[in-house]
This record gives sequence, C-alpha cells and structure tokens, in this order.
Amino acid sequence: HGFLTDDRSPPSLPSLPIIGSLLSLRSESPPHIFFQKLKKRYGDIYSLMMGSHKVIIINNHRHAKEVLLKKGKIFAGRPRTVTTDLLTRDGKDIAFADYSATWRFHRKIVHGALCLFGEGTTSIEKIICREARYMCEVLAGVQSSAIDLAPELTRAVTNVVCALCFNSSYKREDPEFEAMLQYSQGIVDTVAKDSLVDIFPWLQMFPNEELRLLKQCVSIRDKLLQKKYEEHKADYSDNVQRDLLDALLRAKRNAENNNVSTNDVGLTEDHLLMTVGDIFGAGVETTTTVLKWSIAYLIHHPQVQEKIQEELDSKIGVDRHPKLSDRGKLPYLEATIREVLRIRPVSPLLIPHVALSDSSIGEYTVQKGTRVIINLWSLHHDEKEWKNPELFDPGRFLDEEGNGVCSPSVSYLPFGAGLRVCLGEALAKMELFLFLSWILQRFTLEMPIGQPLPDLQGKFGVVLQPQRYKVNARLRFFSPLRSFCLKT
Ligand code: HEM
Ligand code: PLO
Repeated sequence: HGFLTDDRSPPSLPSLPIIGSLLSLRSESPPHIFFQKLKKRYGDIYSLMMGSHKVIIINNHRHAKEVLLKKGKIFAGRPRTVTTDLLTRDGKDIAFADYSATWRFHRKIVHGALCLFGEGTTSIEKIICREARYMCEVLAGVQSSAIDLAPELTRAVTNVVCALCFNSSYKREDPEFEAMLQYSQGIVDTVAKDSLVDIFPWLQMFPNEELRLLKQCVSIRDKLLQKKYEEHKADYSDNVQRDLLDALLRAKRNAENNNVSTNDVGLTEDHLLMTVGDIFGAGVETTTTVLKWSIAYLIHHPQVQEKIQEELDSKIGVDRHPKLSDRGKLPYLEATIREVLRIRPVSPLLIPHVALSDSSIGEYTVQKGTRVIINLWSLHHDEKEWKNPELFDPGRFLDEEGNGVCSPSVSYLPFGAGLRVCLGEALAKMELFLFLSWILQRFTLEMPIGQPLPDLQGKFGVVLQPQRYKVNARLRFFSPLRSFCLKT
C-alpha cells in the first residue's frame, strides 16, 4: 500500500509542505462528494493535511460509530476556527465549543429547558400549530401565483424558536424579523465552510470580503441577543421559567447566590448569549432547510405527495388539523421525512470532531489533536447499505405491510450520535411532522408552468441548502371556509 506514511496511520493524501493537501483538494465537487469520490482511491478512511492540521476523513458507519459512540468521549473535542471563534466569542457556545465542564453544563441546562417545554403549559405543540395555521393562511392568500416558500417557512420556524428561547414572537412586517432573516443567511453563507481563513488563520490579516460580511452579520445578531438579554434580566423572576433564556439566567443566579464564581462554571454573560444564539441559529436554519428539501423532492415526485395526502385524508380527514399524537398513524409521511434526511443530510460532514487523547480508529492509530470528519453523505449514500442510494424512495423506510416505519440500514445518522448528538432532534421532528402535515392536508404543491424543477444538488456550507425555487400552493378544498374552519 504505497499511501501509508507509517504502518498504522490511515492512508494519506499526498502532502506538500505548508499548503498541506490543499492543492489536491481543489475540486469541482463540494467537499462531501469529493471526499466520497476519494474513497475509491484511498479507501473508507484516509487522512489529509489542511494547513498544519491533520484531518482524518471517515466514510463508513463502522468507523463513524466507533468515533461517535464507542470512543465518544475521546473524540468529543471541537476544533477552533477563525469563523466559528468570531461567531461564538471563542467557543463560548455549545456546538463549536471544545469538550469541557462548561460545555457539559450548558448542554444539560438546554436539554432540561427543551424537555420542560414538551410538558409545560404552553406546550411546544400549541406553538408549532399556531405558526402552521398562520403560514397556511398566508399561503391561501397567494393562490395561483408562483412563490418562493422559503421566507414564509423561515418566518414560521423562527417564531417557534423565538417562543422557546425568548417567549416572544414576531409579526410578519416587523423590521427586526426581516433583519434576522438577512443576517442569518449571511452567517450560513460564510461560517465554517473551510474557507481559506480557517485553514490558514494568518490569512485573516488580509482584506477578505467574506470575513467582513460575517463580522457585520454577527454584530447585528449580537445586538439583538443583547437586547433580549437585557429585557429578560429586567423582568426576571425566580418563580417562573418562561423560556430557555430564563433557564440560563436562573442557573447564573443560583451560582451567584451560592458564591460560586460564574467565571469558573462558565456562566458569564458571554456564555449565556452564545448558547442562546446557538439554539436560535440551529433552531431556524436546520428545520427550515429540511422543509425546503422536502418540498423540492415532493415537486420532483408528485406520486409521493399524492400518497401522503391519501394517508392524511383517510387517517385525519378535513374536519380537524393534524396533531402530534397522529404521528403513529401517518407512517408514509414519517418515512418521507426520514428519506429526505437521508438523501440530503442537513449537515453532510457533521461538525468536525477532535481527538482529546492518543487513540485509534479501526486498525489505525490516531494522535491527540487530530481532527476527524465523519462524512455522513458517504454513510447515507453507501451502495452496500442502500439500494440505488441516489433514488428518492420513502418506501425503503416502510415495513413490509406498509403500516409502520422501519430502519433498513444502520448506516443512517442524520442527527449524529453519542456525546455530541444533536440537542434539537425531538423538536425538529415535531416541527417537520406538523408543518408538513398541515401544509399537505390543505395544499397541493405544484410546479408553476414555465418554471424549472428545483435543483437537487445543494449548496454546501455549514448546512447543505437547496437553491431557491418557486412553487404553486393550490388549495385542495374548493370552499375556503372549509379549509380554515378546521376544528382546533
Ligand atoms: C448538532 C443535525 C436540528 C441543536 C447537530 C449535529 C447534527 C445535527 C448532524 C452534529 C453532531 C456532531 O457533530 O457529531 C440536525 C438536523 C436537524 C437539527 C438534521 C433538523 C432536522 C436542530 C435543532 C436544534 C439543534 C432544531 C435546536 C434546538 C443542535 C446543537 C448541536 C447540534 C446545539 C451541537 C451539539 C454539540 O456539539 O454538543 N445537529 N440538527 N439541532 N444540533 Fe442539530
Ligand atoms: C446558523 C446561522 C446562525 O446565525 C448561527 C448558527 C448557530 C448554530 C449552528 C447554525 C448557525 C447552523 C447549523 C448548526 C448550528 C449548530 C448545530 C447545527 C451548525 C451557523 C448543525 C446542523 O450541526
């Protein structure tokens, strides 16, 4: 094996001094597809140099699970990059924070707050349904014109996380709301996409248009977070916990009352702001992206849409709206959501992991500090695990009778796994189910005449987003009364 650098290191791409393997990485394809292609030449697991960092790329589920689950604690680190440091004030959030007591603590608080919401008085189901209803009303108002649903989907999803984080919601015309949509897209477009600045931190010394845009967007976001924080501090009470920010404030007060230095436990104002910022950003961008992918695939596969609607008509009908408790009754919709998360994973390379100590993956040794990238795209498109992986087929997630969902392969990890597993999985699944069932119960989504089909390739970045496209949302009921007087 000519590629081995020493006996027990993974095969490595040819490396050049200083530039590392960057030159051989110049490729037409986005990184997740390029890394999948390199499998043929270097095998399922190989390494390369990005700047001065050694990076191991993993392309199969066996090694992925070894890293995430079996050796989860060893590989729970995160790298620091110029862009994520800018976004998170040097890793004072959850997603981009290195493994530490502070990270563990913040994860626990957020997890607790998210769980509470499931049972709380204003349950998350009510909030999602309120937004779904409003969105459907807006869609009904633009009958028979081709529209880009993305802004409306983003508004609905944003209001759900707004309720969760800040116990508030926005009206459609609110300029703050529109500003938020803008800065968030700016951040998604520029953060952590392994642009040069992250490989060569010294490049940030030079004028860089992307970095300038990122700084500008982050500063707008920070002002907004600061404002919410001040408002909450002003009318905080120990007796009620309205939202995630209250939960974080309470933890901070508790520490202060017990004379614990908030600096030691990482409960500084910066930490609180960055943690809320994380949940807010993750809450908006991920769910919206999946909704956009789902609709793009339904436009490409009208027979799938029809089947979901048949299921909705027979199990729910038109006299009431879908509820969370209907999830078990709608296996075809559930299977469709799973298939969308397989074929276009939100986060095709997860977030990079870092080895916290010397260890091994499979038969290979790994040194402390090595970055590990799990190529989820390879796992979800592995021909040994999935028949025709590029084919969109919700049926693969249905059991033989078609009455329930199943897991046809172990090579499926849309939310990651282990210590760093997604914190919002349950929330995201509730939202996807409710928003899609509400929309499809009332509307048929169609290709406007003369418009091209949505592009299914995706723009790679911190999330894999579809290109913009327009659809017609045609009301399925002739009587407008009937569609909106569904019982609640
Ligand atoms: C992390 C997927 C929605 C919050 C992640 C990771 C993935 C993921 C793959 C990285 C795991 C790793 O690096 O090993 C998804 C998908 C979603 C979704 C597919 C939607 C369908 C959400 C939502 C929230 C959220 C709605 C917020 C409420 C987070 C956080 C992390 C994370 C905070 C970082 C965890 C850590 O590093 O400790 N998610 N996510 N996600 N997700 Fe999600
Ligand atoms: C999205 C843009 C926001 O303005 C900031 C933000 C915070 C958390 C990030 C999120 C962005 C993108 C999706 C991420 C999330 C943390 C976990 C999630 C990376 C950059 C995923 C899918 O891993």
